[in-house]
This record gives sequence, C-alpha cells and structure tokens, in this order.
Amino acid sequence: MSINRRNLFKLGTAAGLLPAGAVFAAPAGKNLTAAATETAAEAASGIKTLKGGVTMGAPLPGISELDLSKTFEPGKSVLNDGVVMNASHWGIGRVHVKGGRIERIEPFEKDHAPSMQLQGIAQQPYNRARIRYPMVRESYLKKGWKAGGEGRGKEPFVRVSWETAAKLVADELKRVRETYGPTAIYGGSYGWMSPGAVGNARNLLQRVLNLNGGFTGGIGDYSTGCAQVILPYVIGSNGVYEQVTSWNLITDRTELIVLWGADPTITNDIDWATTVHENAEGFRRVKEAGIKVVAVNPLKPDTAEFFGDAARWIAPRPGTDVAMMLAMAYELETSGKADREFIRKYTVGYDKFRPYLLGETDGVKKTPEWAEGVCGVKAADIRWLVNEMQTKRTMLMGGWGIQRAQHGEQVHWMMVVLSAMLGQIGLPGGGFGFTYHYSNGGAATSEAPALPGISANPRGGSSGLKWEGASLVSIPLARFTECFLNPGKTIDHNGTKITYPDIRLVFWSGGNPFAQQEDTNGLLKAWKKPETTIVCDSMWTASARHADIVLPACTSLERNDITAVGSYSNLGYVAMHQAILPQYESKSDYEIYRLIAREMGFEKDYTEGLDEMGWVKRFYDAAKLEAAQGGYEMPAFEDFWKAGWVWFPVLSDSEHYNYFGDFRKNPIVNPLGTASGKIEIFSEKVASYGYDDCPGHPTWMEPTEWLGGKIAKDYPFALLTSKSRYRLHSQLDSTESHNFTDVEDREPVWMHPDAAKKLGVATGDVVKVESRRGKVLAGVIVTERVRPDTVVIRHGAWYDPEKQGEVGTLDVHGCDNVLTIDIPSSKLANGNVANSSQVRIEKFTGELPRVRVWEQPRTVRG
Ligand SMILES: Nc1nc2c(c(=O)[nH]1)N[C@H]1C(S)=C(S)[C@@H](COP(=O)(O)OP(=O)(O)OC[C@H]3O[C@@H](n4cnc5c(=O)[nH]c(N)nc54)[C@H](O)[C@@H]3O)O[C@H]1N2
Ligand SMILES: Nc1nc2c(c(=O)[nH]1)N[C@H]1C(S)=C(S)[C@@H](COP(=O)(O)OP(=O)(O)OC[C@H]3O[C@@H](n4cnc5c(=O)[nH]c(N)nc54)[C@H](O)[C@@H]3O)O[C@H]1N2
Ligand SMILES: [Mo]
Repeated sequence: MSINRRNLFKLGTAAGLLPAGAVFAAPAGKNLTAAATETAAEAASGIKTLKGGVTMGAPLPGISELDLSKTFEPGKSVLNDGVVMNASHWGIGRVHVKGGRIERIEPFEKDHAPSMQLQGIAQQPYNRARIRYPMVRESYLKKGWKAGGEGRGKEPFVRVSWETAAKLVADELKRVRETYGPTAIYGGSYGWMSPGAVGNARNLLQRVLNLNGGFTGGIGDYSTGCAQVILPYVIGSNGVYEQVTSWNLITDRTELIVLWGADPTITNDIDWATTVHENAEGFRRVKEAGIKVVAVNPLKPDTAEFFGDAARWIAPRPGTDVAMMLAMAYELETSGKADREFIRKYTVGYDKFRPYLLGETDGVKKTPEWAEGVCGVKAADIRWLVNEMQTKRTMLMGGWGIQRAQHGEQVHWMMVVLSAMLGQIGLPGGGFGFTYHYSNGGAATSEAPALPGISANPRGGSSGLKWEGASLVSIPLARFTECFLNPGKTIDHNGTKITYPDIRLVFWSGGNPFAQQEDTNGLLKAWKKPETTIVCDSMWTASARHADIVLPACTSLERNDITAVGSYSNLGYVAMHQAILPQYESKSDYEIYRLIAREMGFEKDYTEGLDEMGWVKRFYDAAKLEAAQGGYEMPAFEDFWKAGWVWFPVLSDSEHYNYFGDFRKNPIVNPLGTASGKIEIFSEKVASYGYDDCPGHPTWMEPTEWLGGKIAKDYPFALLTSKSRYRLHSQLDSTESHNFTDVEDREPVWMHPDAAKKLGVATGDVVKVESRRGKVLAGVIVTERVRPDTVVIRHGAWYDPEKQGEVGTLDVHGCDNVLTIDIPSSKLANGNVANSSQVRIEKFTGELPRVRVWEQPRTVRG
C-alpha cells in the first residue's frame, strides 16, 4: 500500500503565500462536547505560524511539567495528571490522564468528523482481552517444536519471563534458518498494526528476520488484491492508492455521483496513517450542493442513508456488476452514444472488445435484458442509469469490496472501460476515482515531506514505504494457507510462476490472520502444520490463541512515536506521546524486537545505536531538513514535541486537482504508464498469459458460488462481509464498541424481511449460518437495506470455536471468514474472494454458548 503522492503536486513557493488561517477555515468536529470545545478553543488560541505558512499548536496543558530529558528514557515519559497527544487509525486525540490512568480521549479540533471509536481506543490498554505477559503453549514449553501443532488453540498457556520468551524465539529463528534455510520462515505478517513511524510492528519483525538472513514474504494485500494488479495494465498505475479529483471540482462540476460498491461513510472512518476525516466534509458539501447520488450495492450503504432522498439505491446480486456494466456498455454502443472520439484518441483495443459486447465472439449479446437475468436489476433501470451517466457530468466512485471476489480483476477494469465509453475521464468532475472511500482520497494535499519510517531492512535505509520487506521469496498474500499445506507446488501469478516454499516457522506481528484470511477451518488445518507459530499482539485474538509463543505488545498509548496525517493529504505530523506506562508486562514492539535481536547477537544492527525517542527525533529532523529545502520552517523537535502537532498549508493547485486532466489535455506529452501509453480496453499483455480466468478484455464469468449457480439450491443466500463501522477489521471487538451492534453478544446478520419471514425469525433471534466451509452463530437484524436473497455479516468478529482447536466446529460468535471461500480470484492476481460465498440459515434453538473469546485464555503454572 505504498502511496506515491509525492510527485503529484510540486508547487514550490506559491503555497507559502497562503494565509495561514485559510487552512483552518473548516469547522471543528460536530460531536465535541461543550467541555472539549472549550479546551480545543483554548489550545487553538496559542497557534504559531512559521515560514511558509507552517503552523504548530500551543504547548499542551501540563506538558511544561514534563521533564523533556526524561521523555528520552523509555518508561519515564509519562504524566501522572495532564494531557498528551496521540494518534490512531481513527484520528488524533488529546489524551486526558488522571492518576496515571487514561480518563478519556478528546477529539482533535481540526477533525471534521471525530470517530466514535476514540472511546474504544481509550479502553484498549485496560481491556479484558489484553495479553498481559509473555506466554507459551503448555506442551511447547516442555517439548519445543517437537510438541507438534495439534494442541494449538486447545492447550492452556504458561506465563514465562521476557528472558525466556526472547531466548525461545531467538533459538527457534536460528534453528529453522540453519536447518531449512531462511525461506522456511513465513514473515509476510500482513496487518493493520497501529500507526507510527517507529513502532511499525511488521517492519520491526522483518528487520529481525532480515538480520537473520531473510524470510518468505507476501505480494499484494487483502484490500485491493485484484484491482492493484489489473489496473497497471489498464491505466498504467495502481489506481487504488492514488490521489483523485478534488472535492472543489466535484462540488463545482459534478452532477451525478455513482457510488459503485462503496460506503465512504463507514470506510473513511480510518486511515492507514491517521486522519482528520476531510471526506466527511467533502460529502457534506456534495449534499449541500444537491448533487444526485446513485448507490449500486446489494446492501444499501450508510452513505446512501446520509444522502436521504438525493440518493437512489440499485441493488444487483453480489458479484454480478460486470454483467450489469457490460449491458450499460452495450446500450452506449448500440444507441450510438459511446464517445467514439474519446475511444479513438485515448484508448486501445475497443475493436477487440466490441465483438464480445455484441455477442459476435460468444453468441451472447450483452443486452440489458440479458444482464437482468444475471444481476437481477431491471433492464429499464440499467438503461436509466447509463442514460443518467451519459447525460450528466458523472463521477464513478468505485469501492473495493466488489473486487474481493472471484474474477475480481474484471470489476475495476470494466469500470474504467465504461468510463472511457462515457468519455468523461479527465474532464473536471467526471470520470472515475477509486479512493473517495479510503483514507480521504480527493482531499487536498500539502507539501509536507513524506515522513520517513523504520526500515524492514537495516542495511537498506528508511524509505518510509509500507511493504518494503526484502523477502527472499514472495507468495500472493492471501494464498499463505495453501502454501503451508502445499510446499513445492507451483502456481501461476501475473505472468510468472511461483513455487511455494516449505514453511516451518510462522511469525505474525500487528496482524490477525484468524480474522483476515478466508475459510478459517482451512486456515486452522494449515496452521497446525508449521513446527512453530509466534504471534506478537496486544490482544488475545484468535491468532494469539493459536500461537506457541505469545509476545505482549503495548498499545500506542503506552509508547512514544510520531505519525504523518492523511495517507493522501499528508497535512503534517502529530506526536504520539506515551500517555501511561505499559500495562502488565507488555513492551513496545521496538523493545520486543530489540530483546530478540540482542539474544541473536545483532542488537547494534537492529538499533543503529538509537532508542525509540532517538528514532522519532531522527525522522522528524529528516522531514524538517527536507521541508527547509522547500521553503518551509518546522519548529525545533523539542518545541514540536511539546505542542504535539505541526501543520502544512494545502497547495492551491491540489484543491483543484483533476485526475487524468493532463492525459486528456495531451496524451502524447502525458502518456499513461501502460504498454500503449493509452487506456487499455484490451491488453495484449494480459491476453498473452493465456489465463482462462482472466482474458484480454473485461469479461463476465460465472463464479463458483453465486445466486445464479447450482449451489443456490442448498445455500440460497449470498453472503457479503462488508466493513463494520464499529471496528477496524477485528480491532476493538473486545471493547465496548461491540455493544453498539451485537445481538446477544453475537455479530449481527442483516437480512431482508422476506428472508426473515421465510426462515421464521425476527430481530433479536440467533441463527446458525452455514456454508460449505463452516458454521457460525449470528444475531438477526431484519432490515430493508439488503436484497432479499443476500445477507450481510460485517467483517472481523473474533473467531470463537465451540470445540477449541477442532476443524469444522461451530463458531459461536459470528466470524465472517468461517463461512467464506478460500480460492484465488484468478491466475492473474490471486486475490482473496471474501465476497463470493453462499450460505444457508436456520433458527438456532439450542442453549446459547457463552462468547469466551474476549476473556483471558486458560493458563496453568509452568
Ligand atoms: N471476509 C473478509 N475478510 C477480509 C476482509 C473483508 O472485507 N471480508 N477485509 C480484508 C482486508 S481489506 C484487510 S486489510 C484484512 C485486515 O486484516 P488485519 O489487518 O490482520 O486485521 P486487524 O484486525 O486490523 O489486525 C491487526 C492486529 O494488530 C494488532 N495491533 C494493533 N496495534 C498493534 C501494535 O502496535 N503492535 C502489535 N504487535 N500489534 C498491534 C491488533 O490488536 C490486531 O489484532 O482483512 C481482510 N479480510
Ligand atoms: N470502519 C471501518 N473502515 C474501514 C475498515 C474497517 O474495517 N472498518 N477497513 C479499511 C480497509 S483495510 C479497507 S481495504 C477499506 C475497504 O473498503 P471497501 O473494500 O470499499 O469496503 P467494503 O465494506 O469491503 O466494501 C464496500 C462496499 O461494497 C459492497 N459490495 C460488496 N460486494 C459487492 C458486489 O458484488 N457488488 C456491489 N455493487 N457492491 C458490493 C459492500 O456491501 C460495501 O458496502 O476500508 C477501510 N475502512
Ligand atoms: Mo484492507
């Protein structure tokens, strides 16, 4: 997910002319309490403006009492009473500490829509599911790796000292490397660990693994597994981690927004870095401007609710959008409304796609009537939508859940092709954008330098990229289960062949494989195979419960760090002050891996002679130097640390950024990065791979499981695993956040009244939901906001098996991935297909098993 935005806006000095106040015109968050607003106003009053329009906050109340020399000593930086700054994926907050305990987190005054989850975050350090001590599985402690994997998830844990834990890990990393070579260590370790340039759980782990000689890593991610692989062939860049047309152009020029498989109200709650939720403001402005909205989604998204009457909801069957879009393309082509001029000037391959559309290659005309039979949307509605899009300046905002599907590569490819046929790409406010729902794509960018971060490769410097682990072998991330079970197997991937290594040791840090990976029972089977499994986390997630060695990381409220603000907007930097001492015996990730590095004899290479505060200062000073070269003054580190934040003015041209504008102006001077330099409706390269599941142009292919398939007879409901507004994947599940949504402590399953009637259930009942892979309990919520043949279980409830460690047992809590299918999207991307599963449902009448996964696991004395 490395984001290349640095080259987008190079304005130079003009930005320095902006009045400093202009940047802060946005109102403070709506949800602030009266008391919080006062504090915020107070804090805002001491704002200082520096050269170039850079601003910084007033010193935090009470911060002067901090002996700054002490903050450079781990464990001594905390206040007993006072207010410090911290930041999370959900936003920035002032942390109020009293008597050494966190009282509350007050949202930051620049936040446009403070997240309700800040309170859940405040509870995290004291959480009942907190991992308190280093722990080892009972028989593993006795027999080491010879204990075998069968007892994982079943046996109790034994508390050990940090010395024992670090030695066990170090010895095992050495043994496996010496016996099988470093590729026998799986260190892909995908996950949404906390933000922070230093406490990057994954890079720190990989730093140690690299010093140990390397590891097997992962390619791609779960977010955009398909889109990020196909779009470079189509538009020459990944399309999913880039800046898109600015809100000013949208509100000035756009007449229609189509939210295709996107729910920005939910998914913009978080950012890979931290956030001030600019897009909440963007969508508010869209609403004020009275712009029409259409949401295409089997589930009526929260965003459509937000727009009320201005929004129309169209609900196709899950996984059938490509058929629907093909019909729209057919309509454009046959009515003569396709933009021939755009197609001729800016695209290649339409001549190869057109015969498919017209049914000349496969005998099937892709008419709206044909599509109706596939996607369940009335032909008249398909015609209506394409006519609206053709006659109005339209921005197609595509989400990503829709490509977490079998043949998911086709979806964003077809969105681009449809946009090209409409001819609006590169016109102000028209075309497509695939980040309006994620990390506030479209929000204006500042010229703050990219904040460096700790490198996964100590010898490779600190580039600040997310996935920079120099793995020796890389497998498609979502295929790790298959890899564990099939060493030596060769698969196709994006025009290459990959042979799975023989994994003997698995080490995860800052991710939750038992929540992220499809088909939990398949994972459980594979997870028993390696000789050793190690998990480093703050919470007793299902993954930690299935580890041999468990390392307790502290939360980001218990350590010092620094983060940039906004993955795309990059508005400035925020200090992440340690608010409280690490609870129990937890330690920061930096310290944990330092202990292991010391045990392995390469501590110096690991630390480069710096402690955590040393790194924070090094990264800040590097940014400060780069800023100075661009004409911006940043305060001295100590002053920044007392104030808690520094902000850069946004660039005026970025406020009017027009995605593909340069390409449209002159495609010869500004070609795309594709083979032809143009938009590729047909890709010779993709076609040359000869994959039956990913041909040379967008194609409708039936998935294995869908409403139109044979399976629907026995498993009549399509299952969507859309994102939850109450969690970030599995994070916060054990906090009060779950009380906002759960039914009888179970994760809800949303179903239509017709479905509920057929099943004889009502809101508040518990049902058993079952797929060909597994079964879960879930709590019924009856709602008109979902198709009658589709149900929704939000992603991320913690897996809580009735019979621990047993493949196929009932999950009593409602973990979505117990139900999902684990097959690759296609040979091209090998992406996960989280939204391509069918389920059946029946009322659960037995005695309700207690949800135990939020509590401490069983422990025994060693
Ligand atoms: N069915 C289905 N499956 C999906 C998805 C879906 O939509 N449907 N979505 C997919 C997507 S897009 C993604 S990105 C993945 C997400 O998968 P993950 O990123 O693995 O999910 P998280 O729950 O965010 O896991 C992060 C873990 O890091 C821990 N953590 C937090 N901070 C720290 C820290 O500072 N140090 C350490 N050591 N640990 C920390 C948290 O406690 C948590 O257990 O899931 C994927 N899986
Ligand atoms: N609150 C919150 N925000 C998050 C996250 C979170 O866990 N919680 N996760 C973050 C991460 S890591 C990522 S990658 C992004 C993900 O962002 P997305 O992938 O866009 O989020 P999803 O909810 O998986 O999917 C978006 C919408 O697509 C719809 N959808 C699913 N299948 C289909 C289909 O076949 N057709 C159509 N038309 N629509 C479909 C879903 O109902 C959902 O409303 O979100 C980020 N934001
Ligand atoms: Mo993601």
